[in-house]
Amino acid sequence: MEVRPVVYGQSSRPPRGDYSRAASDYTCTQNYAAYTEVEHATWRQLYARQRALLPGRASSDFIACLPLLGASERIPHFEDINTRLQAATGWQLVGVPGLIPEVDFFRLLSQRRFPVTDWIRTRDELDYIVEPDIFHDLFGHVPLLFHPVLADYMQAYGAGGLKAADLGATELLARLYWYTIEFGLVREADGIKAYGAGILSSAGELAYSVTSPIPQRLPLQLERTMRTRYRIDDYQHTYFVIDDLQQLLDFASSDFAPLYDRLRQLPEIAADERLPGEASIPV
Ligand code: HBI
Ligand code: FE
Repeated sequence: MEVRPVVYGQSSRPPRGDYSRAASDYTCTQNYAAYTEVEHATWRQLYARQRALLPGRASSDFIACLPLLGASERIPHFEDINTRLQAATGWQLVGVPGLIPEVDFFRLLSQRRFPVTDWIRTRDELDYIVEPDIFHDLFGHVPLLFHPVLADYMQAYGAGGLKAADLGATELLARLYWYTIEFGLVREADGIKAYGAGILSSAGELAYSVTSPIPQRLPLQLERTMRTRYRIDDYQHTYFVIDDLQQLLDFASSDFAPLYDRLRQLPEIAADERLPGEASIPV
């Protein structure tokens, strides 16, 4: 099988990763020796900046799990994290050259294997990057893979993705991923906090998501969330808020097929739209 790069969204540039290194399931070995000292310094700088922003903004589950990632000083070896991750929740990290096709992505998740991009952004991309890199994938996603509930949700999501592919409903399911795993907020005793990787790996959006009066924050509801389009090139206009991580797993246990049938009859909702009767949760 020919392994081809994947381009998502409106990006007109070719993806950065070298897909010729990838196996037919898109995984590749982490070429650790290739990281330069400048790249390790980029990692250290991103990690320190982001960790300092977490208190009061990131979910308590994320803050509790982050030390299990380790690796604050240099780009980590995937195998080192895998030893701890295997013991904690049975997940394994696998290297990938970048974004991979949806079905391959879902299949890996359903096998409790999380694809991690193995290259890091350049010095002039510290604040914004168009494709996920190793910092987004590791710092944003991997701490909560140590959390048993989130770990099970991710696997359920992957299995659900394979079913959605058969039903032609991956666009609907991808919105749930976007508004939970990437940009999810959770209500805690002392306020709304972020648990989504896209927020947690972003210096600007972390504070914005939990304090700015501009975006709306709505309780997560499957139908509403799956109807809502999203922006990939701007801070989010709408965030969906859960009560706790268990709520995600409870959602994932239902059969989505009838839901997809219903949603196909309903119009999409714009990223910044507010429906009659909806109220944004105050921060
Ligand atoms: N590939 N490496 C990688 N990382 C992702 O987060 C990812 C992907 N391919 C597809 C994809 N995400 C999205 O379509 C998910 O919504 C399913
Ligand atoms: Fe991500």
